[in-house]
Amino acid sequence: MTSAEQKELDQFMQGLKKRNPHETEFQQAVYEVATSVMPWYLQHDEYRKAQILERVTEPDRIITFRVTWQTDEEEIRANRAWRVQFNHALGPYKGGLRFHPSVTQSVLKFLGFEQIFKNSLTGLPMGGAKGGSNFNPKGKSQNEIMRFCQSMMIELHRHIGEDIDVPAGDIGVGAREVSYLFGQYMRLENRWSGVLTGKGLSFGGSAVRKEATGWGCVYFCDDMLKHHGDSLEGKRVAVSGSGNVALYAAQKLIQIGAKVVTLSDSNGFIYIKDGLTEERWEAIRALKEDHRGRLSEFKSIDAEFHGGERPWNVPCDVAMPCATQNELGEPGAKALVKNGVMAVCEGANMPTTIDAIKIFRENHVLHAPGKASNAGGVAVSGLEQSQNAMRISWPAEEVDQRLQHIMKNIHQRCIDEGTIGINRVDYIDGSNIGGFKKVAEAMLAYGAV
Ligand code: NDP
Ligand code: 2IT
Repeated sequence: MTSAEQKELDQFMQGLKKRNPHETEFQQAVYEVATSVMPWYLQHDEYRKAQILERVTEPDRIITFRVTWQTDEEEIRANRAWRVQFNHALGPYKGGLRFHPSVTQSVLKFLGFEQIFKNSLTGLPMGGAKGGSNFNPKGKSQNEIMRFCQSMMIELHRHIGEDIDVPAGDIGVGAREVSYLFGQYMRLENRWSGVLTGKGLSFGGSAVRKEATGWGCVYFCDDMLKHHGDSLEGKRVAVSGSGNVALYAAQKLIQIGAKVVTLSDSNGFIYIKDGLTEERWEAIRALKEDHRGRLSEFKSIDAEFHGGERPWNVPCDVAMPCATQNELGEPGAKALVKNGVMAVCEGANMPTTIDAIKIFRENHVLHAPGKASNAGGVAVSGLEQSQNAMRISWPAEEVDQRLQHIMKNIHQRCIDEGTIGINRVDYIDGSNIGGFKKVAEAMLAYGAV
């Protein structure tokens, strides 16, 4: 970056921080995108005159509301919930809902912002949004979860619709929560429409949606390694998380012959020196999905549990962070580099801190950012919307084919926009520029809206 570009970036960030004080996650996500696109932006005066960067970093609207619900003991609880409708230049708002005590407006703004460019990269007509609540689903009964979802939908239903805004799952929101939300939406609106994705297969859900984020991440990672003369086969992969994304990333890694050496949750990680077998994977899936258990409960002679630690000190060829934002910082990045990591492929959204990104760049580690490598989930959500609109459902093989095709296209887009020198690709720049250009073009065409 030239000193003139750096000056513009600093000035822009100064303004953004002033407008969004204390929203550190949002500032971090914007900084990452603005750093990549600034050189291109400054060369295109028409976009600059139209203030595209300033406008695309200001959400279209944020809806904030209280969700009141009753515990099983009939005590009243109140949580805060949001829907950040960030940008619908490319299509109806689209993005997940997160239930986690760490949810704040800043977290949802960063997620909604990332979603704009991720959705743009899929090539499907979807705008960017995110929502959720600081509600903590851990330790709640099934009935409490249901009451919370129903109460949340009493407000949310006014703001969503199949051509307006289509929520889905994210941390703490899976098929069970989407079903409760969808049931309540139908009751309130008295109509069936594809207003949420990630639905059950018997009521409009798409085949492969559950698997899509994890599988897509592995497809992307394999393409990235193949483009650089290698592949995932035989590689040791440290996966973090043990939720929807991590489980199905691990499943696909095993299927294509990689060794999954770790999985984690917020209490620690398990180390499986020789790699997870399909049988062990199924035991962990059942523990997490069917019994909502903890990894520390997983007992196996070939797995060690390390409490209170993250998996990044384990020697591996590939790191796949699939848990949450900023879970891979400077110490983790240094340990990975020291152990010879070749690639980092993000299943989570913004799992890598700015300092860690710098370390990977300096050490020429291939680094796929979530907005490219985890786009498979929202892509199959987009396919679920199409199937609902057509009142048909495609078989799993067809959805999987389409998913693979979309991930290949995203990879190609990163190559087109991010190749530096001979055969070296900066996937962060490539995905940011690739995602941004299309949104900017649409916004310019709409005029001053
Ligand atoms: P789940 O709720 O299914 O699983 C989340 C996993 O991450 C759990 O193992 C959880 O551990 C761990 N985790 C969550 N928060 C923290 C934290 N603060 N510290 C340590 N560990 C944590 O969520 P998903 O798998 O759906 O989502 C994981 C990531 O992938 C998120 O960043 C999400 O935004 C992103 N993503 C999800 C998509 C989807 O389709 N679901 C699509 C694209 C991206 P514990 O149980 O202990 O909390
Ligand atoms: O971060 C994400 O892309 C998701 N949580 C999935 C969003 C969606 O609408 O399927």
